[in-house]
Amino acid sequence: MPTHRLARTALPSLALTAAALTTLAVAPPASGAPGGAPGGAPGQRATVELSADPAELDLVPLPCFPADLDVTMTNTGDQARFADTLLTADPPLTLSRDVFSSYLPATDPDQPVSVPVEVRAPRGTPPGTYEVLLELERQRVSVPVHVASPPPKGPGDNLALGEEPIASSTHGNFSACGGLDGNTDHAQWSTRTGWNDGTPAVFPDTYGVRLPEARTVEEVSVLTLDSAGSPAERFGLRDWDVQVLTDDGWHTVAEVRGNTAGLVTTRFEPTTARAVQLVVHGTNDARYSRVMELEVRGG
Ligand SMILES: [Ca+2]
Repeated sequence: MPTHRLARTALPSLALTAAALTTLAVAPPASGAPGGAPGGAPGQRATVELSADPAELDLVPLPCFPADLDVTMTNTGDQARFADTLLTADPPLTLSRDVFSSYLPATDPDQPVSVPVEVRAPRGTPPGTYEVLLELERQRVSVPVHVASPPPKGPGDNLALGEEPIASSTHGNFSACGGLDGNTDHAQWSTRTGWNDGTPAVFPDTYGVRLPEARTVEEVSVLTLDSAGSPAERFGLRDWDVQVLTDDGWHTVAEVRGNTAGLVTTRFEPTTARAVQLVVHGTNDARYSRVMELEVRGG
């Protein structure tokens, strides 16, 4: 999305239209103030540009489906300075930070300073378009956030999709949500769509999912890493138990031993469970537990 720069003398109506549409770096007519951005010389325009990437976000109101926004401040002036951007979101959306403060060096070419911001919609957020607003002095950047309906969770659907992960540890390059994100493309393993434990050569590891309410479960599918360069027989899970959490604790409902396949589906007596987890006792490289996706189904 381009950054629109409007002259200070731009018509107010034009500035308002632009503000409603996109990234805006503009100093609208001041009301009595002699002008000049804080830290700048009198009469000088604001020298920090504010932008957001992407310009719009799509969001699913489930624990493992946050959206990421990069907020950037760029000092376009010739004096180093500090700047603060305030971040707010329409309720019930939440942000991982509400202020972005940074020292902004004056360099040529300009040096953008960015920070990632996680945007979340809690379960039950009605579908619709919400706003994340960034404010830096007189600048306003509005980011529309489109909240979709959550995926269906009826009989036969994957009850684990997007729900809260359980992990005994997680390798720093991965996210515990990677095995619950619906992405089963093994070629994208290195882009974090999977869970990798963080305790090499130490077992057991546990990985699972907490359901939002007790459900009848009867089938668990485990996709372990199985790409062309990293086949399951060398890098996948080998030995694990499938456990379900009922009112009186965890119960093992299936055991898998000596596995070399990329996909293993186990079925068991229908059980009312609030969570499902794998307890991994060994892997084919005797080092890391790698789950591309965990799927849970039932009535
Ligand atoms: Ca995945």
